[in-house]
Amino acid sequence: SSNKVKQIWSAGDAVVNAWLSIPSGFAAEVIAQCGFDSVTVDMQHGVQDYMSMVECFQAMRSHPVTPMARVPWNEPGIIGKALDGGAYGLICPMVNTAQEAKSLVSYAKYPPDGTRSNGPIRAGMYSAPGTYQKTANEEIVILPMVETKTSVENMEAILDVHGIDGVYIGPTDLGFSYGLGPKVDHTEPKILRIYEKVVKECNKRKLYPGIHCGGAEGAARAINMGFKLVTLSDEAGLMSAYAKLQVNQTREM
Ligand code: 3PY
Ligand code: MG
Repeated sequence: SSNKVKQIWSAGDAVVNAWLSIPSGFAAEVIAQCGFDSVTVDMQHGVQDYMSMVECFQAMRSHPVTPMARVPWNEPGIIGKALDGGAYGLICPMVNTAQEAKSLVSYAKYPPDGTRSNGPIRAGMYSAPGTYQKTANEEIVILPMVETKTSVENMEAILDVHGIDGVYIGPTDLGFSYGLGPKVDHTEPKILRIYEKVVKECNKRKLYPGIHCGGAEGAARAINMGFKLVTLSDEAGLMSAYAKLQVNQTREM
């Protein structure tokens, strides 16, 4: 595979993913040279739209990172556009049932595996002319999000859907759904048991579990649990945390 995410998974390692909330090619360029394996533009909660996603992808193109998108919803219009714009990985929020996961796969894959419409206007420029459509179904990573009680209850059926590469846990929505509040790095036993089950069921099917983390500490814990893709906060969060630290240290000196 030419997709770095798939290469890392084949080697048995974990992908370290960045998350972009700021609609700026320059912010994307700064992040893309920090050593991440993949960089995800967040069009759900990030201050990102389609054009800023394209701009971020352009800015990261000269760095060895897989461009990915978190789409705002499981909807064929934006999924097709995100892929046409150059996303080689899709993270899709709030996938609660096997049927919703099947729809996601269908929107993201060309026939005969799915119903994606032809027109990789920018994505086609990543490979030799005429080759994109031949390899896209295999190369593109599809990760439905497990982030509700319902999706946990349907987890095994969701993981049995042909064409997904794994799942991505949204800890804040998951916490909400279990009455715990929107926290990122959960340590509550009832949430950890869900994480253990996600890892176990993914391993059984040769799928790859991913999770959103607050930073290095949560990410390291997740990797030790068996997660194969970890996101380190987002660029706005990293910037804010480091800026606050600097301000506070200055005042203390
Ligand atoms: C969640 O925590 O719910 C997410 O979607 C991560 O961004
Ligand atoms: Mg969420």
